[in-house]
Formats: sequence, C-alpha cells, structure tokens
Amino acid sequence: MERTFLAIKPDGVQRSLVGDIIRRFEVKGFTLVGLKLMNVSRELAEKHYEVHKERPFFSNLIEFITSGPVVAMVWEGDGVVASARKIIGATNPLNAEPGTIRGDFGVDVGRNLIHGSDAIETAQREINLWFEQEELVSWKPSLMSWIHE
Ligand code: DAT
Ligand code: MG
Repeated sequence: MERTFLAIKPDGVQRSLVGDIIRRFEVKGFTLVGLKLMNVSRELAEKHYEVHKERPFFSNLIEFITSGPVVAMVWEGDGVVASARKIIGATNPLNAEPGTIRGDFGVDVGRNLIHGSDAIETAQREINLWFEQEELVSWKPSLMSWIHE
C-alpha cells in the first residue's frame, strides 16, 4: 500500500493548526500509520532538505524547521502521495488555491505550514529517515468498505 511522509512544520504547531491539518487527511479517507511530535535536530533537517542545500534559502529553512516542535506523520492509501500534495497546495501559499492547507492558512513561502513528499521514491526515503520501522502501525480501519467500493 502506498505511503507518504507529512510533517506539520513549527508554524503549524505554534498556530494551533495540528488538529485541523490532521483532520483533512482523516476525512479524505487516508489511514494514519505513524505520528510523533518531535524537535528536529540540525542533522535530520539537513538530511531531509539535502536536495536544497545549494539554494539561497537553505540556511533559513534549516533554522525554521529546527525552531520548534514538528508533527511527523506517515499516511497510507491509494494515490496518497500525489493526493496529499494537492491537499497541501502550492509551495508559495499566495499561489495555493483556497481549500488547500497552504491556501487557507498561509501567506509566506518561508511559513508554509506543512511538508509532503513529492514522489513515491522520495516518500520511502523520508519515511525511513524520520521513522523506525517499529514506530509504524499497520492496521485496517473498519470503515474501509464505506470509503472503497
Ligand atoms: P515543497 O515544500 O512544496 O515540496 P520545495 O521542496 O521546493 O517545496 O521546497 C522546500 C521548502 O523550501 C518549501 O516548503 C519552502 C522552502 N522554499 C522553497 N522555495 C523557496 C523560496 N523561493 N524562498 C524561500 N523558501 C523556499
Ligand atoms: Mg519538496
């Protein structure tokens, strides 16, 4: 089953948006299989954002993501990687459609509330980076037959 890695960034936690953000993925019909509130080490932050290390915003990004608690999550479901990216919205919240998380709650690319893996391979890498295998819980929600034909 397809899985993705999502992380509510320090601004989402500080702004009391954790419940609202989690709810959007729950009511969509995806399954939560991993969840933890954590402070992010500089080492983890730099590995997570490795692809951006030459970008001018890299040091601000690392400062920001390590500045307060983050809610790290793994969600499961058919097509969850691409669908979660749609639910999250465009990287710059000013370009994100209303109805998306970034479109509803953000105005600044440096405070865009949530991370979501951008592809299935990236999701696998990020899940392995952020979670131990035993922290992930495989389960079948009993309402599945009301979500899937
Ligand atoms: P996304 O988070 O939508 O996958 P990304 O992978 O291109 O976006 O960039 C990672 C994060 O880096 C993004 O959430 C916010 C920050 N970022 C991206 N582009 C930026 C820019 N032009 N200025 C400042 N921060 C930026
Ligand atoms: Mg990205």
